[in-house]
Amino acid sequence: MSHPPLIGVSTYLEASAKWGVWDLPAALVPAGYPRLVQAAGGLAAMLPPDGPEQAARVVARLDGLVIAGGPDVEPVRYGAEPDPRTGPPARERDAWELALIEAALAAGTPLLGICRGMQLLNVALGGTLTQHLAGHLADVGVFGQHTVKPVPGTRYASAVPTEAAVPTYHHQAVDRLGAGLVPSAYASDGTVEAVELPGDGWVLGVQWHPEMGEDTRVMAALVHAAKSSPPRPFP
Ligand SMILES: [Mn+2]
Repeated sequence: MSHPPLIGVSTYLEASAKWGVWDLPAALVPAGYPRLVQAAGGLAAMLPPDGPEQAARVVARLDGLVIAGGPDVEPVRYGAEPDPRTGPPARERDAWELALIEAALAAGTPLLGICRGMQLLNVALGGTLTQHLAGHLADVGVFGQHTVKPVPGTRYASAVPTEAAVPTYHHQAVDRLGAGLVPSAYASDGTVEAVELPGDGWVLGVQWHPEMGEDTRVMAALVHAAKSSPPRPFP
């Protein structure tokens, strides 16, 4: 297939954002996300929160899906009480993006979860999160860097076979793995840094922020999978 695949990217929904002369409610995503999709050979489409019942219709029009970074997942989603260090919930995003993930899994649409997106993927499959860990967020508003080591034989390792330095900004992490997920990369402290579903589909979550770096390999692997996925009828 020669057409570039259409990759949807979920967005933030903010009560207030500033640009130019404006300070307005905004559906937004850092430009690094669409730029990385485009650099990897895909077309980028932004997916602001909508009613969860629309998720399957949106996914049916996509070749691939990226669930972007953002606020902490509301702990009730994985059956936990909120830790005082867990941030305020983004309930519209939680509901929308969980529905997008479920729709992509059901349709076999290639799916990449980034940071919060990886955590939501884990929660969607019944996993839980560690609500606070140290060492992966250096300063508020500043991306850090650490290395991640691939697990040999995984889909992630086939895209990035050796240890790599990655941009990082997170204070939560995967705790109990969701059903069917396997770890595909670790940080040196043992934190699970990537998860995937083995099998025919293409489902990967990374705990770091590829959109903040120059390495296109993870996104290129999503775009490649999206090119190969068969066209599907609209539901
Ligand atoms: Mn990390």
